[in-house]
Amino acid sequence: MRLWRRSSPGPVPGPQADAADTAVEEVENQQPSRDSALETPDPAPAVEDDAPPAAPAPDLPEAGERGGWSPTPWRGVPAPEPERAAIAQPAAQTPADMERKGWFGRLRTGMARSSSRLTEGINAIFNRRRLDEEALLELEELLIASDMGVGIASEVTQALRRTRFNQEVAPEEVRAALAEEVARLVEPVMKPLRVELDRKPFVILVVGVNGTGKTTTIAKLARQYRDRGHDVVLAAGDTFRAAGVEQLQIWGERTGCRVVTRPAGSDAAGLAYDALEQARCEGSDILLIDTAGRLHNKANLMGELQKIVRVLKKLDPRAPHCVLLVLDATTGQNAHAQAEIFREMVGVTGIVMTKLDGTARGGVLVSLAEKYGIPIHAIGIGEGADDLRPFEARAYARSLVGLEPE
Ligand SMILES: Nc1nc2c(ncn2[C@@H]2O[C@H](COP(=O)(O)OP(=O)(O)O)[C@@H](O)[C@H]2O)c(=O)[nH]1
Ligand SMILES: [Mg+2]
Repeated sequence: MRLWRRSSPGPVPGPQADAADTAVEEVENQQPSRDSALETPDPAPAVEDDAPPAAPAPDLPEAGERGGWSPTPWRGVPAPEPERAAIAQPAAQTPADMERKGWFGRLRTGMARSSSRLTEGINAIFNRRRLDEEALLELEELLIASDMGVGIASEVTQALRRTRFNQEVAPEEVRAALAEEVARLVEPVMKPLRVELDRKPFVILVVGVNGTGKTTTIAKLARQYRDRGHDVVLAAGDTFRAAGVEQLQIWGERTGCRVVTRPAGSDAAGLAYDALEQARCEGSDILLIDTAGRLHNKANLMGELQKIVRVLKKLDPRAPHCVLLVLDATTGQNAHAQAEIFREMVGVTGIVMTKLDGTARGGVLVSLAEKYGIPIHAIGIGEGADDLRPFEARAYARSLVGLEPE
C-alpha cells in the first residue's frame, strides 16, 4: 500500500464554502441545507442522440481545464454597503442570498437544454388552442419523451383535463402546473447528505458505471469537506485502471487530502480495508472510497463492490455509512437500470445526479424519484467544486420548465 500525501497540507486555495451552499452537511447542522444500469455489462453510458458531441471522458483531467476548479465570479460580488443598502434596498440581500441566487441562475442556465425542449413543446401544443383530447395526448407524449415518466405525464394531463378541459390554456399555465407537480413528486427524495461525525471516520462508498462522474464527485465533496475544516482521506479504489488511481491522486493534491493507493490491478477490497484502518488510526473525519465502474463484466463489478462492503464491515459493522450511487443525467432511462442493479447488489443509500448541465434529459430525475424513492443528495451542473449542490426540489422543478427559481 502506498500513501500519497500532499506535500504542504495547507488550506485549499479558492473560495471558502459555507454551510449554506455546498453539497455537504454534517449532522450537527440539522437544518436542511438551503441553498448533490449498469446498462449492460460494460459499455460506456449512452449519450443522448441530440446531445452535442461530447468529448470522451479523459482518464486524467487536465489541470486548469476540464477538471480544474472553476472560479466563481458570483462569490466575489461585494455585499452592499450597510448605509446605502438600508436606504436603497430595505430588504437587503445578504451575501448568502446573492450566492444562492447565483447558484439558481447557473442551475437554470445549466438546465436550459432540458427546459427549452419542454418549453418549446408546450408552446407548440398550447399556443392559441383549446385544451382538447389531442392537445392532452400531445402533452402526455412530450412529457414521456422528456424522460419524466409515465406517472407524472398522466397525472399532469388528467389534472388539466379535470380543471381546464375545452378552455384556452396559456403555455405558461401549463408550465407552472407542471413545475408544481414535479416539485410535489421529487420533494420526498430531497435529502441532503448528512455526515455523522460521531462515526469517525464516516465512510462514503461511491459507486456507479464508468464515466458517470464518481471520481469528480469525490473530488468536489473532498473539496467542500476540506473547506469546512474536516480531515478527509480518499481511497483510490478504481484499481482496475492505472489512470483511475492517478486521477484521484491529482485530485488529492488539488484538494489537500491524503490518498490511499495500491498499484493498478490490486485488490480493491484490500485497499478499502487499509484505507479505513489508516483513516481510523489517524482520526480522520471522512473516508471517501472511489471504485471502478467497469470490470470485465457486471458480475465481476458487483462481486468486487460486495467484497469491499464485506471487508469494511470487519472493521466497522456499520460501514459503509453511505453508499452513494453516481448517475449521469445524459444517460436518460439507462439511469433506471443502473439504479436498480446497484440498489439490489450493494444497497444504495443515496444518489448524486451529475451532468444536469447540457443535457435535454434532465427530466429523468423525476422518474427516478418516483420509481425508486432513493434519496437524492446532490446534483452536479458542471465540473467545478461549486457545481455540486444539495438537491432542492422546487429549484430543480422550476428550472426544468424554464421558470425562475423562487
Ligand atoms: N458537465 C459536467 N461534467 C461532469 C460532471 N460531473 C462529472 N463530469 C465529467 O464527466 C467525466 C467523467 O467523470 P469521472 O469522475 O472521471 O467519472 P467516473 O468514471 O465515474 O469516475 C469527466 O470529464 C468529468 O469532468 C457534471 O456535473 N457536469
Ligand atoms: Mg473514476
